[in-house]
Amino acid sequence: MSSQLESLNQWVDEVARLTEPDAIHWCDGSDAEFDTLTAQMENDGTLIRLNPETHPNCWLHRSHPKDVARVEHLTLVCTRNREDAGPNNHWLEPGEAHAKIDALFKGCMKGRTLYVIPYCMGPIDSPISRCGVEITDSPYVVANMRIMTRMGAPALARIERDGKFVKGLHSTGDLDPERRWIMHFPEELTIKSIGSGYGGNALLGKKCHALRIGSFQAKSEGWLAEHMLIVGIQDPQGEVHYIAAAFPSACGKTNLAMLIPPENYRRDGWKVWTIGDDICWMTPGADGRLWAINPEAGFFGVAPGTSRHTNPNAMATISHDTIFTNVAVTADNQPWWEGLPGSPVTDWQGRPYDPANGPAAHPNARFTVSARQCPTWSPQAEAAQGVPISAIVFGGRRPSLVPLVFEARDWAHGVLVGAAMGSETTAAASGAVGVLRRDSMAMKPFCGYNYGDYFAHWLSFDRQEMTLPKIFHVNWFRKDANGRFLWPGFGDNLRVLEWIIDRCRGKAGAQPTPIGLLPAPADLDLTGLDLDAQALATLLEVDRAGWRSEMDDIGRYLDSFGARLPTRLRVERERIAAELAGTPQAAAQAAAAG
Ligand code: SAT
Ligand code: MN
Repeated sequence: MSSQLESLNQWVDEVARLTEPDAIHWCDGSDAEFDTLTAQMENDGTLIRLNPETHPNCWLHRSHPKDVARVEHLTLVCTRNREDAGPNNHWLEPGEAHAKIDALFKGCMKGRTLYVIPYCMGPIDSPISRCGVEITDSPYVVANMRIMTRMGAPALARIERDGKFVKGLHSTGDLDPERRWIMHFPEELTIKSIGSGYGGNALLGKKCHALRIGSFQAKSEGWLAEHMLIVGIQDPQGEVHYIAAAFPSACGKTNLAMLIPPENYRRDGWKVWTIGDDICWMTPGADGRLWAINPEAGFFGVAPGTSRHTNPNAMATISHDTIFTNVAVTADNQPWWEGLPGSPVTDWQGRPYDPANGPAAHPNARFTVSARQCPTWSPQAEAAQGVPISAIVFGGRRPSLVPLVFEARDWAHGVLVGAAMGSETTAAASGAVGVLRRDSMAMKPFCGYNYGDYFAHWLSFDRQEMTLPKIFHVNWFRKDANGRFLWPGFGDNLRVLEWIIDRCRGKAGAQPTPIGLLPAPADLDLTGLDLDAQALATLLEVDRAGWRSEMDDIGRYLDSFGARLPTRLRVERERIAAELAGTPQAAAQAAAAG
C-alpha cells in the first residue's frame, strides 16, 4: 500500500477511535452506492420522494429548523499566529480549538455509520484540481458530495498519485447550535465541523476546502481560489469569451452563469455556456493568462426566486435527479417555493402551509444537482487546462450610489474595486438580512487568511510576464425612489457583458470618471429593452458627493487591516478620493507617490 493510503487509513482509524461508529463505509462513488443510500434515507424519513411523474428521482430533505444556513460566528480559522487569520476571521489557537472540538467528537458516531468520502475538486486529470477526504456520519452529506464533487474510486486513485489531500472531519453531532463549530486549520490542511448538516457547514469540499483552505493553499502556491461563477459568452462569430464574476451568496451567481440572451441577441447568434456557478480556481498559464476551472461538479443553488422567468436553464436542470432541501410541497407532491406558479400545501418544516408562519419555502432553501444536467453546461468544464479568463467582474447588492457597470483603470485599481466591494446581507448566512457590509471579492465568509495578505496576493499577479484580465464592477440591484429595481437584470445582463467583452477587445467606448471607466448610453446595446432615459441616466451616473463619502468609508475599512494592508491599495484609494475632491494636483501627487 502507498504511504498516502497508509496515512489515510491511520487517520480513519484515529477518527474511529475518537467517534466510536458502529460501522465504517468507504465510498466508491458508484450509482449502486447512491441508490442504496437514498433508499435507506427514504426508509428512515431523511429523504421524501417527490412526485415521480413530474420530478423523476427527486427528493425532499427537511433540515433541523435551527440548521438552515451557514453560521459565520461559529466558523473559525485556526492559524498558529492570530494575525495570519486576520480581522476578517474568527480565530482560536489551534491546540485549544482541537481540544474543544475533539471533546464534542468523542463518541458522537455511536449507533451511526462512519463514511469515508475521497473526493477531487476539479476534473480528475487537471493539474489545477486538488483532492480531499471527508469523513462524515451523515448519509445526506454523502449523497450531496456525490453530486457536488468527483467522488469515490477515481479520487482515491488520484490521492495516491498526488501524495497530498485535505482532511475534513464532519459529524452532525446533536444539531444543537450551542455545540456547533466549523473549524479550519489551514497550516495542517485540516477541517473539523460538528453540529450542522447544512450546505457549506457540512459539504466540506465546498466552502471549507475549495475556498477557505483553498485560498490559503493558493497563496503559497501562486494561484487564486475565488467565490466566482465562470461563464462563457459565445459571440455571433463563434468566439467564446470567459468571464469570472464574484458576487456574495444568494446574489444571482447561478442565474448569471446560465443566462438566456435577450431575443435580439439570440437572433444574432449569441450563446451562453456555463462552467461554474459558485467557485473558480485560477492559475497563470504558460501564456501569462489566467486559466480557470470550476472545482465543483454540481450546483447547490438557492431555490426561492428560481423560475421559468428568472432562470429557465436552472428549471430544466432541476426537473429530475435532484435533492431539494427545505422547499415546500404542493398537493400533488411537487417541490414548491416563492416565485413558482401553483400553491404550497406543506411548508419547509412539514407543517400545513399557513402564511402566518412566514414563507412556505425557507428563503435559503436549496437544490443539489449535477452540473451535467444543465442545458448550457460547457464541454470545456471538463478541460484539464481550464478556460482562459478575459474579464473579472465584481458586484454586490447596492440599492443606491453604485452604477450599473464600470471598468477599473488597471489591475491595481481593480484589486481596490474588489477589496472595496459592499453588499446587503442575504439569507445564505444566519443573522440580519439586508444590512450593507463590506465583502471584499465576495470572500468575507470564505477567505482562509488575513485579508491584508490576500489583497497583497492579488496585487502580486501584476507582473510583466502576465496578460491579466480586465477588471469590472457591476450592480444589478440599483433601486429608484420607490424601491423598484431600475435594471431588469437576468437575461438583459448580457447587454452589460457584451460591453465588457468589447472593452476587453478594444471595440467599445468608455468615459473616464474618478471611479473608473463607464459606458455612455450609446455604448450599450439596448435594442428591444423598455428602459426610460431617466432610469438609464441614473444607472450610469457618478454622484461625486456620494462617492466622496463612500471613499471615506472604504478608507476606514481598509485601515482596519493595519500594517498588513498593502500600501499600493492605500495610495490607489487616495488617488481616487483626491480626484473626486476635484484636485488634480493631489491626484497626480498620490499617483506619483505610488
Ligand atoms: O451553504 S453554502 O455556503 O454552500 C451556500 C452559500 O452560502 O453560498
Ligand atoms: Mn457561494
